[in-house]
Amino acid sequence: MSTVNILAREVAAKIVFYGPGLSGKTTTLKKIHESVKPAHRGELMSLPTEADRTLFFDFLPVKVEQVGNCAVRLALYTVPGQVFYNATRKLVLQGADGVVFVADSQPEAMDANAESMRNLEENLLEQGIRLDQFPLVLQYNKRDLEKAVPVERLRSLLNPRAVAEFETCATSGRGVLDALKAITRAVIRDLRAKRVVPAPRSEAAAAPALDAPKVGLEDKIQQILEAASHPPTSPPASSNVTPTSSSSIPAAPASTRRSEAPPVAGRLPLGPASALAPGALLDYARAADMAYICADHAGCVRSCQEAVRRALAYTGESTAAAQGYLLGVDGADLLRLERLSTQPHLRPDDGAFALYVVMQVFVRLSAAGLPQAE
Ligand SMILES: Nc1nc2c(ncn2[C@@H]2O[C@H](COP(=O)(O)OP(=O)(O)O)[C@@H](O)[C@H]2O)c(=O)[nH]1
Ligand SMILES: [Mg+2]
Repeated sequence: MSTVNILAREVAAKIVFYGPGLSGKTTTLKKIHESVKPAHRGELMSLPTEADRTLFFDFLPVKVEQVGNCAVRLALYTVPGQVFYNATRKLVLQGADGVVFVADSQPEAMDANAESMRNLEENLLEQGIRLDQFPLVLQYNKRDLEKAVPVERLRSLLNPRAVAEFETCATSGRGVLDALKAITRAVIRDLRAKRVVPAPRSEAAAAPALDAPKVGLEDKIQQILEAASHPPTSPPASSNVTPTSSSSIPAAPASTRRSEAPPVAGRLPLGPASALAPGALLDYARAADMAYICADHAGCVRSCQEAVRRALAYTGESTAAAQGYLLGVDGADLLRLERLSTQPHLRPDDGAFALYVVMQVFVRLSAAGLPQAE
């Protein structure tokens, strides 16, 4: 779902971390979150299912600022690996620009790896996309385990196309940023080949450029991803990042963030609803994302409901049920969202659920070509 806003000179690309359950996708995203400077990323959001252990998906926005005249935003998603979550996987995969396949190196995971790769191929094909022509990189994860199978075995099982592959240990972070850089390069190269992203002016004449060393865009991405190793200018008072973090990223504790003045326009964190919102509904999506981040679950549900109401209205005047049906949105989800908005005490997963519904509605609205350009 790459979008290019020529006026703002901004490119947004969606990258999905795919693979079997427990292969290390969420851990990989957490590591990226720890490694990227706060100014260049939003909140890591995980949407838990009712069964808790499993996740609908995780979402992490990363901004790569000012590359030449262009800003690049990456929206990173994971999918739930369990077989029975295929509907969620298809939804998350919609509009993806590239995939990082996270394979589990343990011998007992080989069948699940192969099955997940087949499932990726099938789900992409349903969108009319051939995996062998799609930007893809592989993480062979859990390489720290003694029983990890030889890389050659993983390669012959999962990588007939010889795409870029990385031996990773998501828990320590080894190799994770290299894989991210590689998929970013592959996605930008693909978007350039499709002429979605113009070649940088200075290099346009020379070559399709991305394979050349020290080219502006991916070089800049590398710099920014690596900038995390620079210490902050003042030590953080306290931190709400994962305690295992060895990075020195300062972050306000949740209690102080709540009372902060709202960030100035243009510097709002990019949340999942905002990333998918059509322009006319961006303000509602931002309000929902902000409310979620500030732990205002009731505000989040209210904003989501308003965004959903307005989004459904693009299908024409009718009842919400008929509008939802036209868009192919699950009516039970709409009803549950409506019920939540009347309840006095809401929990974090209520806000997360509301965001999930609003994101579904936005994706389906976009697939239906709505709202139409004036
Ligand atoms: N030893 C080892 N454990 C890992 C690695 N990556 C993830 N894990 C562990 O594997 C389990 C599942 O990881 P998770 O990221 O939740 O998997 P997901 O289902 O793909 O999102 C967790 O207990 C992680 O700590 C790794 O590289 N090495
Ligand atoms: Mg996970």
